[in-house]
Amino acid sequence: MERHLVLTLLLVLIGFCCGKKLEGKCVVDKTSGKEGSPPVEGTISLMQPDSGDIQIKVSLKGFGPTAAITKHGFHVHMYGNISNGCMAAGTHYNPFNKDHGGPSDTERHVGDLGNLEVSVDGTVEKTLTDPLIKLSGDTSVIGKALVIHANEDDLGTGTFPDSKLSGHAGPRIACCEIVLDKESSSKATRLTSQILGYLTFFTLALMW
Ligand SMILES: [Cu+2]
Ligand SMILES: [Zn+2]
Repeated sequence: MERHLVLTLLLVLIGFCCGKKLEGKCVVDKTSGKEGSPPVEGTISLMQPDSGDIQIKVSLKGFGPTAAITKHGFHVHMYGNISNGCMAAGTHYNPFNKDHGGPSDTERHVGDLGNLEVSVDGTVEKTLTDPLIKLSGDTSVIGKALVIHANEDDLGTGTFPDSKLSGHAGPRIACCEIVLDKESSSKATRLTSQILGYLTFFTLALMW
C-alpha cells in the first residue's frame, strides 16, 4: 500500500513539474480600432508549450461580409497601450532591429505574423504557430499589443516606402493587449497532475 502512495505522489509531482505551459490571451473589443473601422471582436489565445513553437488561436468576428476572402496584416506592436484607435501601441515589436518581413522570413520583426485570412462571413477561426513569439524571456510579448490592419501586409516585398517598415498594411482596425492568463495555466497543470495521480492509483489498485 505504501508503494501505491509513493508512486501516486511521484506522478502527481511529475504532473506539476512537466505539465507546465504558459498561456496568454488578448481580448479584442469592437471599438478598439480607428474610428469608422468594422466592429471586430473576439479572443486571441496564446499557448507556449514546454518546448516548441507558440500556438496562437485566433477567433474573431465582425469584419463584415465580403465577396471574397480578404487578408489583413497581423502583428505584435511594441506597447500594450491600445488607446487612440490602436495608435498608442507604437510600431512593430522589433527587438533585433530588423526590416519588416513575413513570419517565415529570417529578416523580419519578431512581431511580424503575416496576414489573417477573413472568411466571406467576416470571421476568422484559425490557429497559427510562430518560432519567434514567446510568452517569457527576453522576447516576451506579454504587455504588448496585437494589431489587425485594414489591408494586406505585403511582407516587405512591396515597393511602397513603408513596405520594409510595416508591410503597407494600412489603418489599424482592431487591437488588444496581450496579458498572461495565469488562472488558465495553473488550472491546466492542476488537472494534468490530478488525472495522472488518479489513473496511477486506480491502475495499481486493480493490479493488486
Ligand atoms: Cu501592425
Ligand atoms: Zn513588421
